[in-house]
Parts: sequence; C-alpha cells; structure tokens
Amino acid sequence: MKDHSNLDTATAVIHAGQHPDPTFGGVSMPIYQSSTFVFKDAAQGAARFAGREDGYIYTRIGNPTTKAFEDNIAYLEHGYGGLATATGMAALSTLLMALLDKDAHIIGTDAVYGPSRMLVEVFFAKFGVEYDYVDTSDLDAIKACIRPNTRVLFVETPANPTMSISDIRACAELAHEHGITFMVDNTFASPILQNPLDLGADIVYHSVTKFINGHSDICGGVIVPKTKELFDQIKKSLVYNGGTMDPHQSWLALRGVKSLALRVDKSQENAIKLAKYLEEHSKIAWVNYPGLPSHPQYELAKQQMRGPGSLLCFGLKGGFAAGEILINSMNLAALAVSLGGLESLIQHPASMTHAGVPREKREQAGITDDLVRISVGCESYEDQRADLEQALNKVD
Ligand code: LCS
Repeated sequence: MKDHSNLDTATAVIHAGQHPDPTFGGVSMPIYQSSTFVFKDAAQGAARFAGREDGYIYTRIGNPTTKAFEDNIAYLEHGYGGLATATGMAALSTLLMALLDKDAHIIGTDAVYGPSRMLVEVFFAKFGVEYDYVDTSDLDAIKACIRPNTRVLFVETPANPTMSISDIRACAELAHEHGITFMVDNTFASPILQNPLDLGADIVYHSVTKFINGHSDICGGVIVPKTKELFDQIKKSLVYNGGTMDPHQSWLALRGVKSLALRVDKSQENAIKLAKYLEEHSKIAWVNYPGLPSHPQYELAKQQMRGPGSLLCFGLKGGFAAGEILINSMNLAALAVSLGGLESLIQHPASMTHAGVPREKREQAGITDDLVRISVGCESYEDQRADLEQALNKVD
C-alpha cells in the first residue's frame, strides 16, 4: 500500500484511504454489493467475531467500499476513524444513543437543523433525557444551563439556517472543564473549511447528503470521533441500531468527495460575490453571511474557518410576502430544501426545513418568517446574479 500520510486537503479528498482494488487493480474502488462475507473455516469466523482477526463479516458491521469512504473522511477531519451512516439524522441518533443515559441532559444550538432539535425534544425526552437549546454563540448562555447531569454539548456551526457561529475552541474548553462530551455538526463548513477536532471537539459529524457528496443524489451521514474509545462506543451504537451506509451509497459518496475541494472553492467564490450584491440591493433588509463584515461573528469565522462557505440567508424589506414572490420567480435556483450540491437551491426555513419547530422556539432562535436561505451552487456567477436580479425585479 502507498504511503498517504501528510497530504494536502485538495489531494486528500482524491486519495486518502484509497487503494487500487486488490483483485483487478481498478483505480476506482469497486462496489462490494454483498451483505455477507465468507469465512474460510469456523475458526476464522470465530476469530473475526472475537476481534482477533481483521476482515469482513457482515455489511451492517463493515464493508470494504464503506470503509474506503470512512477512511477518507477520517483523514480529512483528522480523527481516529470514520463511521458512515444511512443519513445525517442516523448519524445524530447513533451519537445520542451512544452518549446519553437515562435522565442525562444535553445542551444544543437553538438554530440547528429543525429535526436535529426535535429528535431530542420529541423522542429522547420520552426516555427522560433533558435538554436546553440555546444560542451557543453566547458562551454565557451555555454556562448558565450546565447541570451535574449534562453529558453532551452539541453545536452546529455555522448554524442552519441563521449562519450564526459558535466558538469551537471556547466551547471545547468549557465542556471539558465540566466533563462534558463536545460534538460539532460540521455539515455547513465541510472538512475543507473547518476541522472541529483540531479546535478541541471530541466528535465531528456531517450530513453527507450535502457538500461531501455534493451531487444531490444520495442521503448519507458520517461520524468522526477523535479517540479510539469514543469510536468503539459509537460503532457499537451504529452496529446495533443498524443505521449504516449501504455499499452503493458509499461508492457514490466516495465518487462525490473527490471533487469536494473544487466544489467548495467555486461555490464559495460565487457566494462571496452574491452576498455583497444582495447586501447592497435596495430591496434587501439584511443578509447574514460569515464572509461579510456585517456578520456578528465575522472575526471568529475568520479565525476558525478557512472561508465563509456558500450558504447565506437574507430578508427582504417587504418581509415574507416579498420573499415568496422572489422564491417563486427564481429560474435557475431550484425551490428545494437541502444544500451543498452543484446546483443552487433556495428555500423558506420557517415553512419548510424548520416548520416542525414550534413558532416561539423558532423565532427565539432567529429563524424569522422573512428569512430566505440560499445554497449557492457552482453555476457561473453571472447567471446566478442575473437570476436573482430578474426575481428581485418582480418584487414591489
Ligand atoms: N445537519 C445539518 C446541518 C443539516 O442541514 C441536515 C439536513 C442534517 C444534519 C440531517 O441530515 P440528513 O439526514 O438530511 O442527511 N438539512 C437539510 C436542509 O437544510 N434541508 O433539507 C435537509
């Protein structure tokens, strides 16, 4: 096997964890579309189950195509290993099952992806789990709700959809002072722009559905813990709950991740220009984008991220009535949820991605009715701007 240590990120997305197929030498990892793997004899089967011998057993427990994808992301996130899951939500539920006990308390970012909050508030609460979702960009707000039974601090930064930014290093220090496990949803930044484990987080996870795969054709998730101890604990939760990634899905994710650096660079370049264009537009009331000096955590974003990314949100002076006209008038950007794909997508969080969060909690988290979110894609900037311009012209 070739030595793949110390690769630059742009190289690592293509090569990390990848080795030519040992059977025929295929450059692209084959899809090992097999649910189970033959043992040469009973002793080998027993040795694999006992962990005395490496090798595959059963695809829910491990699969070569999935492993190639997991190794790639573990390398990109500088962690102990990767655990690929069926969706981003499967990653979160796997983590919560692994880390929470009955009557444990969790603190999370209030402006998270709606279902990431409701999973805890609706389902984990049934087992006695207590929670506080607060503005985690405010360290005092976190401190104020730490309890003796707090087990997990869970931060999404940048947050979906407000683009609010939490200080990863400070959150890690605070969590560790209190013996709390600190995990970060790094979906919006991707490993190209931010590596939470390097800033002190214990676990990082992604919705692979977004930037990592990047082609809006699969759902997926991945978890990267920092230590072997956490990896083993979370792997057990994943193998028992069964939310593993399928080999064909892993193969697509592996194909997608190879262009991650290129896609993030291009979409970010477009987003920087579009954010400025929108901020200067007479019909726009506000824009929240970490690449604009007007963003409340602009300096923090510069410190902990390698770029502001390609998600932004804004409100029109005419409120949501104007936003609705705008959204309905876009030609190029599709009116669809999800993000991080090659194509630009536009949506209205209060009535779509975050509709499941009760209005009062949503508004407290800054997810106001006028908020429109754009995931800026890799089309030409000129076409993207022209699309927005013709739609804004239709707004009074
Ligand atoms: N984390 C973040 C930050 C997300 O944005 C999403 C999905 C998830 C986790 C869950 O991942 P999934 O299970 O969907 O792979 N966000 C979506 C969004 O903003 N629109 O549609 C899905």
